[in-house]
Amino acid sequence: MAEIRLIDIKEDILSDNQALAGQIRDTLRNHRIFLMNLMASPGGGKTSLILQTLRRLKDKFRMAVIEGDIDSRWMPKKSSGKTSRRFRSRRAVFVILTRP
Ligand SMILES: Nc1nc2c(ncn2[C@@H]2O[C@H](COP(=O)(O)OP(=O)(O)O)[C@@H](O)[C@H]2O)c(=O)[nH]1
Ligand SMILES: [Mg+2]
Repeated sequence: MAEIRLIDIKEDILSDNQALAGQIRDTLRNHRIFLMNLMASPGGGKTSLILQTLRRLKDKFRMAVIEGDIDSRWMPKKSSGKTSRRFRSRRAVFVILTRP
C-alpha cells in the first residue's frame, strides 16, 4: 500500500474565498439583508418552498430570488418561463447567474 504523507501547508488555501465571503457578509449586514442559500437535487422542492415563502411574506419584505445555473443554454427559457413569472407575480426580483 502507498505510504500516506501529510503535508503541512502554512497558508489557508481558501483565504481569498474567506476574505470575499467576509466582505459579502458585511455588505449584507450593513444593508440588513437576510440571504439564504438553498441547495437540493432537481425535484427536491426548492421552487415550491420559494414560491410558498414569497406568497406568505411578500407583504412584509422585499425579496429576490437568485438562481445559479452553470449551463447557460437554459437561461432564455428560465428567464421567461412559468417559474420566473410566478416569482415576479409575487413581487420578487428574479435574477439568474450563469456563465457565457
Ligand atoms: N409530497 C411533497 N411534494 C412536494 C413537496 N415540495 C415539492 N413537492 C413536489 O415535488 C415536485 C418538485 O418540486 P420543485 O419545487 O419543482 O423542486 P425543485 O426542482 O427543487 O425546484 C413538484 O411536483 C412539487 O409539487 C413536499 O413538501 N411534499
Ligand atoms: Mg426548481
